[in-house]
Amino acid sequence: MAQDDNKPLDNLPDPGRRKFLNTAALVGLSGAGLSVGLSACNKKESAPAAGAPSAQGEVKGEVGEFGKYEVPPGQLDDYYSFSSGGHSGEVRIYGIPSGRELKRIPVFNMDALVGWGITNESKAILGTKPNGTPKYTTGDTHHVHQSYVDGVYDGKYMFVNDKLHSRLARVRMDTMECDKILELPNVQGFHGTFTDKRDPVDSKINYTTRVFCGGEFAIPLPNAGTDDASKYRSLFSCVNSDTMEMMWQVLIDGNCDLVATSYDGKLAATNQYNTEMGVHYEDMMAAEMDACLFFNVARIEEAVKAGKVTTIAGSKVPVVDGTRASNKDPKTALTCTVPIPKNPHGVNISPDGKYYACSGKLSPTASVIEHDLVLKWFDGELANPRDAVVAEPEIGLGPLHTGFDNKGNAYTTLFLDSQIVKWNVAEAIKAYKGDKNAKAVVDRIDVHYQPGHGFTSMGETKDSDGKYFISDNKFSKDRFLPVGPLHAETAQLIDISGDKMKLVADHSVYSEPHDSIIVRRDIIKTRQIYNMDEFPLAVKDPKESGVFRNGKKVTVKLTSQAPTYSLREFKLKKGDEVTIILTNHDKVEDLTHGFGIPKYDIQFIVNPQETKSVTFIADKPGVYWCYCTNFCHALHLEMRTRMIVEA
Ligand code: RUQ
Ligand code: CUA
Ligand code: CA
Repeated sequence: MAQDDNKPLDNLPDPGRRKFLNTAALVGLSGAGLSVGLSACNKKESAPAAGAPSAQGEVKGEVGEFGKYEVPPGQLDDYYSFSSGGHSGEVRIYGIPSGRELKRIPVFNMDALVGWGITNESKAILGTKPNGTPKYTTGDTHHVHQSYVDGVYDGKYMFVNDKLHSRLARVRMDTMECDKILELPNVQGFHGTFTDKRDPVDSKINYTTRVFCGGEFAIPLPNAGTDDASKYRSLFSCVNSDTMEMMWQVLIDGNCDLVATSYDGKLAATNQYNTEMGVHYEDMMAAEMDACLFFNVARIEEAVKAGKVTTIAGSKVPVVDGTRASNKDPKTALTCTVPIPKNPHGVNISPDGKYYACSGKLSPTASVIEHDLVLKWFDGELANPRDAVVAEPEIGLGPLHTGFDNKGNAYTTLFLDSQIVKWNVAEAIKAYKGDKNAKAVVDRIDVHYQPGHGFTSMGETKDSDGKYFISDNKFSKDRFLPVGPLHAETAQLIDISGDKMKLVADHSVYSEPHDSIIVRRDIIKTRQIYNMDEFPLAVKDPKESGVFRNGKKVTVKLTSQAPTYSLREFKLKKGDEVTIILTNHDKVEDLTHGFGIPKYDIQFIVNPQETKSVTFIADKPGVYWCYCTNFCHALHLEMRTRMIVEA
């Protein structure tokens, strides 16, 4: 790469730094062997991003303007942004517009800070091997979506997928901690996920009761050791959002990628880039047209009820047949295949509930599919599913994800062009109908560099407010101080409230966010202190503390109250199976204690009024200073107890 890492940072000639784009685009393209998109590299250099200084020396005058988007000390942000953490396996929370990182929620990863994967409570959620260790210690979070009431977030739950091991996790929004994890049977590459927004049939249920999960990688079904490419299939899964149990699965042709759900609860959608059912990438991009696949939720559930199901490979989950051959008659079809070009990525529904935007990825287009027309097809009143496409504007190269404002505009990330393009849905529809004066594309802005996911403030709800767009970029290159080979990533904040998009902040983020949602802060109501009664093991009175022996099984009951633990020491015998239960009796907000045991690889925290437990074998005789790892008090260093393991 032509990057000169030693260039003084305060002496950059062009803060827009477009030269890096072409290099990266070329690398990306040569890797994939694509011909489409190469024209991006011959194009004239784009103008510097709006809001970015056009030449050195002009920076000064603009600082004041950017100051508008700063949150002064002591002030709070207007929004939360809940972001996936990619292959870190976690979820992060940021304040917007400041970009302050507020919390990391361990989900599929191990976390030494809170003891996720170490405490018995977290292991029970994660699932364990027969020897008691977590079944998986890795994960890959991509898509976060919250539960809804009446088309807007209800502040109860957030759901996030693990693409690596095909798991769905739920995070409680009051404590912002993961409370359930489910592994999907017979699925690999569980990628897109989305909560439903209401029931398709029962109008009283105007809130989330299901979570849909797309299976991206086809595998042999059953996957039992014989490799026959003709048997590779993908499943689309539905989970009960309340119990976090499987409801049903749909066997499909092609694959699922991202997922969207309609505001009336009737349809779920997934973009399909591998309708070819190819096993190698060149096979996956053989066809000019792939598809957006729609699921008729009510019909699927009728079929399940009527027992028109099979089961796969020992799983008890009912599977209905959603393949194209079995769903030719619209009036009984469970699925509807809308052809769109080519290897699409992303499917997003507009806040008015009328349109789905599906990006072309390998086609420079976005396909706009009208919700009512898909329903019409299911009623037998639309001859050709392709007729549900009402616009297909050319928006730029490598379009991926789309967010919406409250004025009928869509904002799509262009991976190859390193831009966000703003386009108007109504104008795009007019142009598709032949109106020569209609102009779909309204504005473009450079981002740095190669955006993946993009999303607008409240944009996945009826309350989309058109204030901010965040571009989660896949490469940051020269935008931040260099920190070795693994760069920070950029989440660029764009003000979309005016006619022109305006880049207003570069937020650095740790690898690797995929998707986020921006939620108004008034929707989120958290608790700062637990209720001791919620924990069945709670040591409710310090007087209950002690060592309780039952043969080789020993329970140590402890409480914490700054700056002491209730036991000054506790004695064990070599070989004991020990369970330590610790209840934090402090009631003061933010007064968390830690508990670390040297050489036993144990560390966790207990928040105010919380109880946690750990189980281990006392296999190393000696004296071990268990100490408080979380700074809590002037005597924090003195907050210790001794674990004495007698030989
Ligand atoms: S998908 S940006 Cu999960 Cu586009 Cu990553
Ligand atoms: Cu308790 Cu530090
Ligand atoms: Ca394809």
